[in-house]
Amino acid sequence: MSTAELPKRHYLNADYNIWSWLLTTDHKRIGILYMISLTLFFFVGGAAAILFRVELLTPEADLVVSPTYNRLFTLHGVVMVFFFLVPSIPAVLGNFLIPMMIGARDLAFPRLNLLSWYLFMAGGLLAIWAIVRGGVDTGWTFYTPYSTTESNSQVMAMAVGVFVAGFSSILTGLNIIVTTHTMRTQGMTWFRLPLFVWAHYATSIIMVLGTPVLAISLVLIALERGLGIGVFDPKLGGDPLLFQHLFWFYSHPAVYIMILPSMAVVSEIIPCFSRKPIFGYKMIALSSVAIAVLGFLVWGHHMFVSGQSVFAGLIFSFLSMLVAIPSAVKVFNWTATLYKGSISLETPMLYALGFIGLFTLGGLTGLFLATLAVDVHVHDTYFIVAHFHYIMVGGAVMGYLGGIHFWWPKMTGRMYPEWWGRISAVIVFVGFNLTFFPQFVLGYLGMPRRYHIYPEEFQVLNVMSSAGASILGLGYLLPLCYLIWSLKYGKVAGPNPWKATGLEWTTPSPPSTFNFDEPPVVTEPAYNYPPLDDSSLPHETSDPTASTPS
Ligand code: HEM
Ligand SMILES: [Cu+2]
Repeated sequence: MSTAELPKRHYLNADYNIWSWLLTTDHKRIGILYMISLTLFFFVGGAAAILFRVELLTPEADLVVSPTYNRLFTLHGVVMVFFFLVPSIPAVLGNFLIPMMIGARDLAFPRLNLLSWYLFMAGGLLAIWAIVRGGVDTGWTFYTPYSTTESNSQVMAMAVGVFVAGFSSILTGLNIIVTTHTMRTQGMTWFRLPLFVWAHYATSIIMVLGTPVLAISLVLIALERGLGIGVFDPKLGGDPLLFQHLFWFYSHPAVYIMILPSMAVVSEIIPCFSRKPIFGYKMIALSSVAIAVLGFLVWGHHMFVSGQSVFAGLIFSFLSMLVAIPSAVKVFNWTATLYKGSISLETPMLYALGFIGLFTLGGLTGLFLATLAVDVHVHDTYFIVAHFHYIMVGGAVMGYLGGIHFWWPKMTGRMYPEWWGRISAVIVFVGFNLTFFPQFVLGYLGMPRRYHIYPEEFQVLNVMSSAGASILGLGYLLPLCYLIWSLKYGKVAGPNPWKATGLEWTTPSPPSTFNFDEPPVVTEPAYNYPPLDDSSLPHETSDPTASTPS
């Protein structure tokens, strides 16, 4: 098909020179800038993971010595959490889509948006600097007093890097909150907002309220490490547990920063590929807010064995169970949406279904861990590692990939190759489970996390896990290749290849710089999917022109 069918002028070709990108205030271009930088960080973090998975193939230390191993898993954790997952969906898809979804021309603060990207890059470069200068060996949790008094690694540079990137997150959150309040077009009432926007709104509340606490914890580390001011180190009159309280007060809510946006994506994909209005719209919308609020009340479940009082443990155990309720509300409502739907298994849908299954496993094992008595046994074992990867990789990364595929035609004007998309999604799913399911068993059998030398009886499961990791790596490289390929060779998508509802699909693909010529007026609820007979999707028809709606 010829490129003639792409719109003549759009945000990508509005201007070509480098400054038109580096100084852009177009939310769509900033989304693309984030996408490119996050992809780099993702593969840096992934490379570290592949290295330590190779080390873990054998019970002995044959590839790296302990200090190197510590640096590898710290690099992996810090980069993946702070420089990939926390920004991922909000900064790429949120940036790109939220203004279009609510019928606006841009976010409320376009320049602040650009500043967020620069802060992110500055933080990221500091992190890379810390890595190049020898890395950090504290784990992504920076526990004191080790990080402030013992560690001879680049803690300072890394802490400053994360601190700076944190401001990027705060500004993104602020921008999304204000945009949602003030920029909705006529008729776009709160309960007509796409659930994508609701979930990002909830995420943003956490970003704005939680991230400053992380920033303060990092400053306190710097004060103790740099100036010897006693905050956490008992020798200096400090209290090491104070750090854990501060760190987890941010970092538990932060896990919802990572998962809520994926839930946002899934809530868009499921109704579209079931050709049905979403079931329980209000419940899903409000459950996002409930998760954001409850998420702030459970941080003590990371400290069950830290010596906190049994009574506190009991309360945190109970409160942690409560968070599962709004999460389950979502899962039930997505499932009810699928029920009797006209389901088609395009790539985004494969990711969304993968998300539901894997997130559920992650969430349910979260409940095991929230059960005080169980956690005492499996705390700091591979069971924890498996739990959070089921959520953060099986859930959050799957959601990210599903979203990238779903909106790729909108972002670029072209379709990705569907066959490759489906194959990769299956490879990711298989590779993921092979990597992380054995870790549940390893943890249950007692293998502690963060060690690279282990008893021989654990080898088989570790080999399975490492094999899975290489399959997973392949699953991630494939989309990188075919998505880039599709920029030039992909089929022209047309404005709405999925026949989806939502204002973003009423714009041309790629959209123009200001999204809409006239502010759109909204007259109906979200997800008003038409009756089933109108449901054939481009890949099910042989006629490529059928992808452009009449
Ligand atoms: C159903 C809700 C959830 C519950 C009840 C839950 C419970 C727990 C508990 C009790 C722990 C501490 C285990 C220990 O260290 O001994 C834990 C660890 C963890 N969880 Fe969850 N979790 C839930 C959801 C999530 C979500 C949504 C994410 C991520 C998106 C997540 C990510 C993590 C991480 C990263 C850790 C380990 C942190 C570390 O020690 O490095 N959890 N979870
Ligand atoms: Cu937690």
